Amino acid sequence: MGPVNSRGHKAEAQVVMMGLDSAGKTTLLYKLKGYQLVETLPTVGFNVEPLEEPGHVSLTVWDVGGQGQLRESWKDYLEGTDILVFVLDSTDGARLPEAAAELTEVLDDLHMAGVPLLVLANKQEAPHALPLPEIRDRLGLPGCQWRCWELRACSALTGEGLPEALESLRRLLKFRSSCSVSS
Ligand code: G3D
Repeated sequence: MGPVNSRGHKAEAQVVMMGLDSAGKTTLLYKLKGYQLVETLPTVGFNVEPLEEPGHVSLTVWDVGGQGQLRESWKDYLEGTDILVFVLDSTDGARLPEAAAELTEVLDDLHMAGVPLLVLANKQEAPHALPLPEIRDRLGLPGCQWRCWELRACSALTGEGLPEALESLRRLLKFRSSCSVSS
């Protein structure tokens, strides 16, 4: 049996996707559907209903940042998260500090202890996209010593990097399952 989240739903694996607005989460969702590994359910605001189909991954999505009071709402839904996918707009260097602050806030949540992290540096096909090493450093990923994390370049627009991102997701889910055996 998979984890039970704060709303009492059961899912094989609960993947939470977050990122600032315009990072490309919605575009990514539609592309990922094409790969038929994950069943997805885009959120409408904060109305998140995880899927319950056995053998499928439940993927819930939030915009983070600039949400004021609503931030407390999404925090309620972090319970039961198996993987956090953080989507970043690689072309938006100006908002990278905001993205880094939001990521830190999410990871600091009690429910996120030990939850593996997949960062998707989206919009990498754009000519002015920031390179991965810069993104890694500015997000402070090398400081995530107590957590399994991966950083992947992708483009939700062209689909480039998405098969590799899904491989990372699978790998991190395996890692998560092996951890939860003893927890
Ligand atoms: P969000 O769901 O995170 O808020 P969206 O983001 O999926 O709505 O995408 C925001 C904008 O970024 C959209 O453009 C979308 O087409 C664009 N976008 C998403 N992914 C990519 C990508 O990989 N490369 C590029 N170049 N653009 C991307 P508009 O113009 O509709 O606002």
